[in-house]
Amino acid sequence: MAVLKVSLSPQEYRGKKWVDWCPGCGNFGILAAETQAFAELGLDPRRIVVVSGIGCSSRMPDFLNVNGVHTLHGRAIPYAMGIKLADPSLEVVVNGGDGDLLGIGVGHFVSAGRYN
Ligand SMILES: Cc1ncc(C[n+]2csc(CCOP(=O)(O)OP(=O)(O)O)c2C)c(N)n1
Repeated sequence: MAVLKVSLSPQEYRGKKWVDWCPGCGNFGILAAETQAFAELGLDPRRIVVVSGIGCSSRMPDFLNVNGVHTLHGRAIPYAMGIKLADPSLEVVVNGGDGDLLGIGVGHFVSAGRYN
């Protein structure tokens, strides 16, 4: 399937919600990097799915103007794999912290590597 490229600014990938991370939090840099990457790659926001688990970093889908799923603690990776299997043309991104993706979800992290 031909994938439509769009020309949007990083700001246009941002949602309208107020970001409630603490001042100076590293997640602001990740949010900025993510929107910049989407803009540079010309990704259609309707074709992006951001998947997260539990924690401050997992609020990311709330702050982006793309599709998002805020899933269970440590389970963002299997959700994301399921979405990608259902429609491989989607751009699927997982956001999460170390407590979420490693502390709770490390088994899924290893499985994702084994499945490549
Ligand atoms: C099922 C469940 N268990 C435990 C919690 C409590 N809890 C909230 S955030 C969190 C840890 C998140 O850690 P991390 O992935 O490092 O996220 P960060 O806030 O650093 O981004 C936990 C255990 C929860 N909300 N839900």
